[in-house]
Amino acid sequence: MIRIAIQSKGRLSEESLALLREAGIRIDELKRKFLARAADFPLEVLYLRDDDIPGVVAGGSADLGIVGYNEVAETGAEVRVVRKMGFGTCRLSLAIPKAQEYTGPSFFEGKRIATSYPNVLSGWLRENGVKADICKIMGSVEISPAAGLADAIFDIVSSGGTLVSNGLKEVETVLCSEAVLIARPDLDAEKQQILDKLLFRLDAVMSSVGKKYILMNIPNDKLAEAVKVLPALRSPTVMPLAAEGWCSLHSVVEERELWDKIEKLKALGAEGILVLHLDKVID
Ligand code: PRT
Ligand code: ZN
Repeated sequence: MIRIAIQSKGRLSEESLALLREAGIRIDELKRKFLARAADFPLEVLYLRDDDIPGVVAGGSADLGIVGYNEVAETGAEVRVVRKMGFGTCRLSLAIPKAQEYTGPSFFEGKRIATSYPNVLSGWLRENGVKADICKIMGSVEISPAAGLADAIFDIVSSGGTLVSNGLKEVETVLCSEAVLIARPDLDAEKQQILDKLLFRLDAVMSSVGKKYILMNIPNDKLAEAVKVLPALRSPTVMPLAAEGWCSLHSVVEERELWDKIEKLKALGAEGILVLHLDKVID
């Protein structure tokens, strides 16, 4: 049995549970309790506030956790980052009132900076030889300059909309973050084996993100050119069609390149192009 800590409610909860579900691990979400046992995998889920996850994993009360890398960095917890999960992407940035001119890190000398991430911030200030006053605030950091509580803020930024609507501008990106899977450093052999099994499934799910399965009919004399448009995992699958002079070509493409490739394939004479959802990719 392995125990994973995930955020009980917040930005990372749904995607963490969805990822486990996609990996074939069902947890009864209707009865979301403090601790829940998966139906068909030796795993239990511990629901916590995100701030507590790195410490609980480092302390061994949970073996694994899914949490923003920003929390791992802030707590300095001794955990292993096993995988980047590809969701919850954001950055920890310094922002100042938009009317002010930014002159580089020395701008912050002697200034008061509001943040919920004092440890990451003090590391950056130290590296840049800047002495500033850190004011720790746990919520609504972005309103502190307008409220006269601080000269600048150091906070999570995603789209940047919150900064703009509070009359602030981002001037330094200090840390790029996303949800990560963390593990305690001293997993025993049995738990490591369960983790390996879990990683095999999670990798298959995560590898399918942003990819589509594409198949089409193509004239034989255009096949070589079509294959160049469609590099697949190893190489595209080609199957003969009953109609003479034609074959069926199957491949996997990155979603962001999909339309560009479809246009090229159409121009080569491809017909009956089908694009399908890809559930898992097992290398
Ligand atoms: O209750 P609990 O302590 O568990 O949750 P929480 O309220 O502390 O955290 P939560 O659910 O807000 O965020 C969990 C994690 O999501 C964070 O630790 C980050 O790793 C990640 N994440 C990704 C974000 C954002 N994007 C994000 N945009 N966390 C917070 N924000 C906030 C930010 O604080 C700011 O107020 O959104 C605002 C900025 O967003 P933009 O899009 O306007 O720039
Ligand atoms: Zn939190």
